[in-house]
Amino acid sequence: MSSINYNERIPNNVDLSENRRLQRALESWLPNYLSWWDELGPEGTQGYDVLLRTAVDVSADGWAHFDYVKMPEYRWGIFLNEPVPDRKIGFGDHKGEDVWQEVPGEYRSTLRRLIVTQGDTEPASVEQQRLLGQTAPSLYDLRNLFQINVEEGRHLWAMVYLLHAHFGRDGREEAEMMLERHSGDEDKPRILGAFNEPTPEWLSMFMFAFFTDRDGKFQLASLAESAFDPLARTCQFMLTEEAHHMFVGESGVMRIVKRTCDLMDELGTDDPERIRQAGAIDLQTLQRWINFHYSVSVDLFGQELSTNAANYYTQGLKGRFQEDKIDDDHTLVNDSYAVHMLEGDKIVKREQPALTSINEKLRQSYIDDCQRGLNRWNKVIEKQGSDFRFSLPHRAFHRAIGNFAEVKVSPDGNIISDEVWHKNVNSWLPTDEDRAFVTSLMKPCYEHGKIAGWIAPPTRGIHGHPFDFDYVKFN
Ligand code: BYC
Repeated sequence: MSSINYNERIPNNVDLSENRRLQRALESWLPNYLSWWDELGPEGTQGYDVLLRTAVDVSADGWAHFDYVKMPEYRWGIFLNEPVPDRKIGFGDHKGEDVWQEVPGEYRSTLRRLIVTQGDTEPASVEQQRLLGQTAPSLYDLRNLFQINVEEGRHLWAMVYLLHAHFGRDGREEAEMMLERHSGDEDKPRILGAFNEPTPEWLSMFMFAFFTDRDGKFQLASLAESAFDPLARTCQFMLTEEAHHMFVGESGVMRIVKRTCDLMDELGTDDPERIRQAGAIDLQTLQRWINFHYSVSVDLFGQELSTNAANYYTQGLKGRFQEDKIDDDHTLVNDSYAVHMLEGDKIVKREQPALTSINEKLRQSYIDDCQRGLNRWNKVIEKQGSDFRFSLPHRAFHRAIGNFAEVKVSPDGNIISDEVWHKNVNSWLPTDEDRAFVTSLMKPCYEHGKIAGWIAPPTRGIHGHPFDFDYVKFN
């Protein structure tokens, strides 16, 4: 395995220069990618110098280099984790066989579809966030946004590399399509629902980074188990970068909660109106944002019972989260799993074949992980002495995919009539008025060491720098 070669146009650790055809194909995709970035990437930021980390190695120590970079000059590269010598397939029908370095013909279209679905989300998120650079609450936050954006761009490169390297002409066509579908586009939308929702303000940005990037973590971790070794190794390295994105989400919301709690203390009130008048976001409003982003992200795990998911598993294409830590036979042919189902007007748990329940099992791991984050936010509120606690709505709440897509369900998990839904929905999901209020707070705060009034400063800066560091220079 070569180390990352920065002298090439496309930095890589896959010996790209030894495969001239592939190199040329990717080099001809590059200008299209750059025009996409120019058109639909962070608006009006081409000349900014941003303190960014760039991947320079794939080893655990010192994989990243920090320096000022203009985003269009970011070195988007192709990095796969080191191969594990003699790696064997860990699950499904091919368990125990050698992993594949090439795509088996019979799984070609399925694998391509998985890679395309994953890849499509990456540029989608950049598109969703393209205007946020105009209203960041601090230079620190602005820099974090741009860091996420360039890395999502790199994650698109990661998938496009696989398409070009392993899927011939179809793969090249799919790579083109990645830049043709656009988030929210009526004719050519992005593939998954959540990636067509706008991210219009920073509260949504932090919630997205907490809830939706976390779906990314679990999906990537499942693909990192794949028998198709290049996919597994690509996803492993993407997860290294992904951790920061979730940190931005979790700590961002936590800092908003902190600011709100400080104000509640200062003003001696928990009246949402008074908190809003003081220029911060009341906890009830935050709960509505949680309800929205959580439910939209829960949909991303697909149907509760999915023969697609069973096939991906049996064929060795996509495993479970941390497959090797699960104590079972890793074929699941005789196993069952308790799945939430709709029976009449009740939600019940019923044992179902474990294989068809793979999506639901992954969704459960995700839910548990989300709950841990909420607990940390709740600690901040508890410290302040308030009785308010955030909670995750029931998994059937506000669903558009799967068993509960056709029914109305309250956050506590009761099936309700349309009438009851309409009566209550304004206290469960962000209203137009909520959105207008939150949007009204979004004023850029780009003076050194300053921060907007609705969020607390971070406890520490980036890469050892203080909060009041020059993270972005506008020139
Ligand atoms: N929206 O059998 P099912 C990230 C379709 S995020 C629209 O459940 P499957 C990131 C489905 O296509 C992670 N359609 O499907 C985060 C299927 O269509 P057909 C992204 C949906 O395949 C932040 C039908 O419904 N990674 O990385 O088991 C920033 C039957 O459903 C949806 C991946 O998604 C939906 N939500 O499950 C940046 C991993 N759900 O066959 C990045 C790759 C289902 O009837 N993808 N459908 O035509 C997969 O593993 C699977 O495709 C899914 C869906 C889990 C998404």
